[in-house]
Amino acid sequence: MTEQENPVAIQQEDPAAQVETGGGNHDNAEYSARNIRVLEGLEAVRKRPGMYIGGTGLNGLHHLVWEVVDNSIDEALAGHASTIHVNMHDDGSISVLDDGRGIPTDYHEQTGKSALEVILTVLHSGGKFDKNSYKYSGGLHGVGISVVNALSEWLEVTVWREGGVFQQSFKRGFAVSEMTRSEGSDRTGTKIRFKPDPEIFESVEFSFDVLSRRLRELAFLNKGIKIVLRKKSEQKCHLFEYQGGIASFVEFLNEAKNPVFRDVIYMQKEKDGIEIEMALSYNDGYAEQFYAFVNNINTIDGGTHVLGFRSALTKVFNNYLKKNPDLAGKDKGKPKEVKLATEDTREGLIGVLSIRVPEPQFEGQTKAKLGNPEVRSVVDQVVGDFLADYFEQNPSIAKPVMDKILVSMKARLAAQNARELTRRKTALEGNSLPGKLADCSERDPAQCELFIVEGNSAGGSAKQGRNRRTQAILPLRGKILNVEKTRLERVVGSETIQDLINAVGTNIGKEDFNIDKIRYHKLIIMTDADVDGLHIRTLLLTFFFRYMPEVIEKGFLYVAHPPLYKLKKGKQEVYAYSDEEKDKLLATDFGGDDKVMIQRYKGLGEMNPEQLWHTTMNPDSRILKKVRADDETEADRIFSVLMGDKVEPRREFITQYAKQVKNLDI
Ligand code: 0RA
Repeated sequence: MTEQENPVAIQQEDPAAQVETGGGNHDNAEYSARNIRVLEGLEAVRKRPGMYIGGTGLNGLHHLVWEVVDNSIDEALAGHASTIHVNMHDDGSISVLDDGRGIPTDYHEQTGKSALEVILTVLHSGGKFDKNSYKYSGGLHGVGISVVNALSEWLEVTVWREGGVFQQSFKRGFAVSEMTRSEGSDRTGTKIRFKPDPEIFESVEFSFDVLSRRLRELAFLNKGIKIVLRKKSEQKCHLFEYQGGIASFVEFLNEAKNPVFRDVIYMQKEKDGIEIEMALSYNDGYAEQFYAFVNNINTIDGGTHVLGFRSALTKVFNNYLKKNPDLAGKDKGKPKEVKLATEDTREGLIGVLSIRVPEPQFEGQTKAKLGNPEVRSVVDQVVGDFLADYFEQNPSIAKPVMDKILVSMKARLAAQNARELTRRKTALEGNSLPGKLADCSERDPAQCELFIVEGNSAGGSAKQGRNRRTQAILPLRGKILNVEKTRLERVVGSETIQDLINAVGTNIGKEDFNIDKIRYHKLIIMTDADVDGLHIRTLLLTFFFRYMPEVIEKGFLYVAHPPLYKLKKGKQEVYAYSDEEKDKLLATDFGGDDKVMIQRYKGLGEMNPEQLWHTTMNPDSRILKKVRADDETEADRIFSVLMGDKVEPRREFITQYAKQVKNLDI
């Protein structure tokens, strides 16, 4: 390090001082002025911690760790470190140890301080000591370890370097000891151990899970780096090391899913100083899981890199279709005109985009959106060229993906048609309710229930058995739906679904859907327990997941649970809702020695109105199952990308039912 670069912090804060110090003329007055400025810097951090670490809650607390770990990651990205150990100690402190070059320790007459002390006590000083520093990591704020020091009750640093072991201690940002040197080995590295200051933070208790999630993410994003998280007191230890980088990330996200092709598509390229890494896969579900990072930061609000990626994806698939028109199918000899929209390429997509930009501009409220305009076209080009090539060379992968995307497109067009039909119908007939609907008299949606009933005969029983004030019945005509293997996109355009949309009242589609117009706060799917019934239930669930997801998120969708058996002994009748329940009943008093008549219900139509009311519709005696979809995106915002071991309920739910139907169909 030269003299010129030496009293860095002051250079940063006062350009005039920079010129002076360059000359090496430092009198005492100047020196103490500098010291005061250093103190003011740390005081500012303690006065307004939120400006530097985003807040003083749990997020801010964990930010301290990210700040330290980012320095170690940078050291690893520069090729000098390979392993990072994060330890949670019993006294509430955290240590971060790496095997990098070690923070520089050289001493400077002029400042009376070591580089180590400057880096730990002066804002924004870290990078200035590293000539080739091109910080690719570095969190949202990238403020440096001095901020961590300022916000710690105490901090101890140990550096292994040049055959020595260097140590220094700090309290609330101030050195409380001189830097010491003792003889060491040829090992190199840095260890920073700190205890967050309870005067600053609302809570000073770190979460193993929060640390684990982000460290795993960092290990995915920085392939080959080994990260070990340990909490001795609870005997917990997580080791993360992924040679496949974000391809491993996608495999990890894919774990509970059914991909439509085996290998993850992966590329890594550099153009115009921007490094682009991308991994993607498609599964047989409808939800998208796409994560974009810039310099290891999760850009949850997207930005120019995401726009470039999406435009490339849509373009590549459209071009591929143009070259292979047969994939779209032919209509009476005439090739169909097919134009994919971006959203058609998103269903079932699992992807990670990670780019590195020298000077990222983060925008928006949360600073989680990339603004650099030049990035868009670079990502578009690089990803577009790569994927076009890839699909050209791998038709066996392109085909199932294209098939999947075409299904999405057809579903979108069908929904569009359905919306238009609904609009036209509404215009013609006023806000007309379907003729088949037996509505309830109550007008407060919170008190109203809509039974969506399969088949006309069951519909009749339900109409007679219901509570007319609060319960409405919509019988679905079996005719269209009863066709085995009906595709959703056909169903959506059907009159049956038109009726359903009108009865529910919310309409469908991005612009038209309005949850405030819902006419019932309980929508109850009531179908037979046979193959057809299950199939219809699957279709209905899929329809709601796709076109009215908010209805599920609000907890308005239910599945009725009719009994499977009626057991009759003399004049006594009981119902069993499962095989276990039936067996249990038979084993108890009810079974006894007498003969019990067992009737297995195959359809709702086998029950008379009173029985249907009593077993399935009466709020006091029925069983209802709420259809649940935990809000993954919101959870993601809080806990960063990884949902850990939590499966995605939305897809899980649909495939679970789909499988059931498949098995029964054989
Ligand atoms: C400044 C310059 C150099 C390394 C570092 C900082 C450094 C900081 C941290 C913080 C945690 N681990 C770290 N490892 C390295 C370069 C030193 C040189 O040129 O040898």
